[in-house]
Amino acid sequence: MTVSQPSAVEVGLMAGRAGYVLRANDRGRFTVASPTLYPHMWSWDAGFVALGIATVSVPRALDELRTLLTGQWATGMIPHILFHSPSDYFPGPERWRTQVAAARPLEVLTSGICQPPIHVIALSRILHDARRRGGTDQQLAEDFVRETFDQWLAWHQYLATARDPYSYGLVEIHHGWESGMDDSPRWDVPYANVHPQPDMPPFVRADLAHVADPSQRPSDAEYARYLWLLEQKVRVRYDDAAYRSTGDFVVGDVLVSALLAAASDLLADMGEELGIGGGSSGGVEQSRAIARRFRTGVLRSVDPDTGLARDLDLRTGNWLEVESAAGFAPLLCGGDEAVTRRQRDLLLGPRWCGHSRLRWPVVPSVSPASADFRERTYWRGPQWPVLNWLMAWALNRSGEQEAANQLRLAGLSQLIDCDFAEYYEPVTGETLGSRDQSWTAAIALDFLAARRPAQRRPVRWLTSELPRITPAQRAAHQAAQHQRAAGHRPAHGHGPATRPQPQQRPG
Ligand code: 2M8
Repeated sequence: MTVSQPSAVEVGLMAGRAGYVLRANDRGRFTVASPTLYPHMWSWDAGFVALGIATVSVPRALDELRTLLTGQWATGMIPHILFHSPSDYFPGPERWRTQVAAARPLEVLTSGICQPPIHVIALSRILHDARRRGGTDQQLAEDFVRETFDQWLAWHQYLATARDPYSYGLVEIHHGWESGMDDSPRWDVPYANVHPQPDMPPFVRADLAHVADPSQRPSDAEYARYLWLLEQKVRVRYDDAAYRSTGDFVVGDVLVSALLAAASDLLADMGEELGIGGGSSGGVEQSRAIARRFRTGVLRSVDPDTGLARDLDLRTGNWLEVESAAGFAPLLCGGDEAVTRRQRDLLLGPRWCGHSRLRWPVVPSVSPASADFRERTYWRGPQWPVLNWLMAWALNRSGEQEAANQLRLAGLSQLIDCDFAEYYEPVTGETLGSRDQSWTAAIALDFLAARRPAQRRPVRWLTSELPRITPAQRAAHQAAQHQRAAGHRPAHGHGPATRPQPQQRPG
């Protein structure tokens, strides 16, 4: 695979602007997911944001996670949004009405559902880096793990009990938003059974005002279903068992399950290293047991024909057959070398990253070869840098360093225009959704820091805005990229990364 290294100038510009975006979205002790569309702290965004910030400041990264934990419910659940101040975001706290729930935190308003458990994966990476730097960073990170170990364990235990009461080994989600992949075709079948009732309070969407084109967001019909599920949660006072017997949407989510398995193993590793949670019924053993159960559940969901993992509709007992990136869940949690190898080949092959129509060879949210693929519609096809990060992380963890580096490099190339968009049109490379999205900037920083371990260097925050790249500059940049892709490479081979030719890709 021949995506070329970004030049030193591009690296500098990207690092500077990514740092600026995170700084601009910083509200003191937490980071908003994006400046206008998502002006609050989102749970899994915060995990990615923390690992990006850690390349610059370990203490500030730890603060991000510390703030997130202030929203933890007495059940252990980490809610999907923490609302620190009023905004026009809809649905806001007045719609979530979490005051009906005894388990809500008192110090901050939150939503009443959760998101994928990425946090301990981020924390373990932060700890690893902090140790490499040594000194105060290492001390702070280790103290933080000691201080918060039980809270992370409680979060994982919540998912493993309240959300898997029958020990299927799949985390049950009660809303498509809990998957993080809101309108993914993964949920089309279960959402067909969600019927908003006339007594649902009326609503006015705020999100459409913040994007250039409404078709980049879920439809009104989809939103009505999202809000109906929210209503159902409020009506049972956010009691998971009560929702399970009355709610319309109950699905075993493979990606959430794989992340829980991976995160639980990492929590156990950290506990062992730091001498926390020992003993036969301690946190380390509990974490290992959670990891085993959910890894087994994920592996059991693999379709022998496609090699992809499947979600389970717990209302009907049917597997959900969709070619979405969540199908690579087993790559994230491991456990079966043959499955891992097959998934690696699939991921890099022609139905996924190696698909000939892709502008950049990074994972799309849905396979371009699938009938469900929509190149501009949110989680129905576009590329999300955080998914690419997860795939690169998983490959690296399973010993596929070369493949992981290729995904990182391609991911960096995709971000080189420094828009740090929410997501990317996979065929043209166009930036879509929100701009200056925190987790995208964070991924850029992490990818930059990981290019060559020996070259890891902290990126300095900028105190003033770098000039934005103008549409004319971007067009010139893209034209140059196309020219290079067509074979007119500059004599010294440096410069913006170029899209590889299909036959040059592995897999
Ligand atoms: C999107 O979800 C929110 C609802 O949670 C929305 O559309 O309003 C998703 O992409 C989700 O995964 C992400 O965490 C959130 C903030 O970036 O936006």
